[in-house]
Amino acid sequence: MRQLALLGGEPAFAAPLHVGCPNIGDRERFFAYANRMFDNRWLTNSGPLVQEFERELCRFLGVKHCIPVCNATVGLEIAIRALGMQGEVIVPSFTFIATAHALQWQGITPVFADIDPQTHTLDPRAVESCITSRTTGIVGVHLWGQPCDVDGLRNVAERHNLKLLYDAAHAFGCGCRGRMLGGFGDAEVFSFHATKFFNTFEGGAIATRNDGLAARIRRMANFGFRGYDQVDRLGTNGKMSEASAAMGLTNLASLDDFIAINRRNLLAYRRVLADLPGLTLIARDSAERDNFQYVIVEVNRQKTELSRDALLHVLHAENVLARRYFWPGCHRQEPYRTMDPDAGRRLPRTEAVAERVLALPTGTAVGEQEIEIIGGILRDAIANADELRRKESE
Ligand code: T4K
Repeated sequence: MRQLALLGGEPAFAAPLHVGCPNIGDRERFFAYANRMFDNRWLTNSGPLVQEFERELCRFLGVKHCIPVCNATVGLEIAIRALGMQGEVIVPSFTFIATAHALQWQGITPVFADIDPQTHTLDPRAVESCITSRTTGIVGVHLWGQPCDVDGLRNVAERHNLKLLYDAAHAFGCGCRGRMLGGFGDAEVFSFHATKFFNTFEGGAIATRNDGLAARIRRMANFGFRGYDQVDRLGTNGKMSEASAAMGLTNLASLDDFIAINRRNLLAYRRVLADLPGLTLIARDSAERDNFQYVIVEVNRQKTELSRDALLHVLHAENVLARRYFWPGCHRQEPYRTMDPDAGRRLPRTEAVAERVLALPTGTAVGEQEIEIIGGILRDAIANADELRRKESE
């Protein structure tokens, strides 16, 4: 048996194995698009590749509008403003900090509501209990590509006349009730960051079925320009570049390959984790379309000898750079911690989930052999729990 690196052995991997290592499509295809971009001498500002990319996105998602933007954070900011949200908006704390920042950045207070411990997404009943006279909207997050309770949230939004936006950063290519995500709520925002299932280096898109909203978003993403020399509203620079669109068109052609590899990897993880006590992969709805981009393990402290953080330490020593997404929750990060120091008491499920989640590497850079090794590391860690704990306390 090999010795764990924390107990004096060599790391299992010579080079780091990252969570979020990019999926990269066919390079020759990308170079052909890049050559077209150079031949066109058109590098940004709604060029031909961005227009083609937008058409392809709409076709793939089956949604009327899908406006490419420079990244999802700016996409969220624009959608929030275009929807007229202000005052307070209800969001999960168990998300990447950008969801909350996109509100706070424009002087809107994110009010954190608790999550469902099974799906890790907003609990509509918890949302309802956070509504005040200042509430204008809800931002749900389809975490790990798992759809929010879209019916429950729509119901709350309709009854209280609130705008409903989805942060779909994790959910490109995922479905809900047999439909692709992108067409739910008032709008949905995807991230095409390098670490996402589908990337355009940096990038994102705002999807909506609403023509008026789409027109406002387009103008807001281009400084508020209505035409040459005419600005009719406040705007920002949210435009996607032609280079990003070239990467998007390239990667769209490889989506099926990315999904097949991610799915294979998830099945391999299921195999190697099956007999490890206290380590459970989160359940996924096999009836829905899925990008399988997130391998999320929950560490049950009652059933395993080691804590999530102890396992993380073991994996990092082996060069497996697993992540504690999204520990410790937005409410424990600034400026929110200072603004509402007691938020944790309202969010017991968020706090519990944030303590037990571990994201493991997957994507096209990871093969079944590596997953076997990662499974072996976790097995050895549990078998050597006493010794690891002794070492830690020295
Ligand atoms: N909403 C949600 C729910 C989100 O998860 C995100 C983004 C957003 C909104 C905002 O979307 P964008 O505005 O970014 O489009 C990373 C990403 O920077 C961030 O986009 C992403 N969420 C978040 C989950 O992950 P960090 O702080 O964890 O980044 P970093 O530098 O630690 O990299 C993550 C991992 O990826 C590392 O293990 C290294 C690896 N990596 C990264 C890059 C950039 C690579 O292997 N190759 C690369 O090129 O935030």
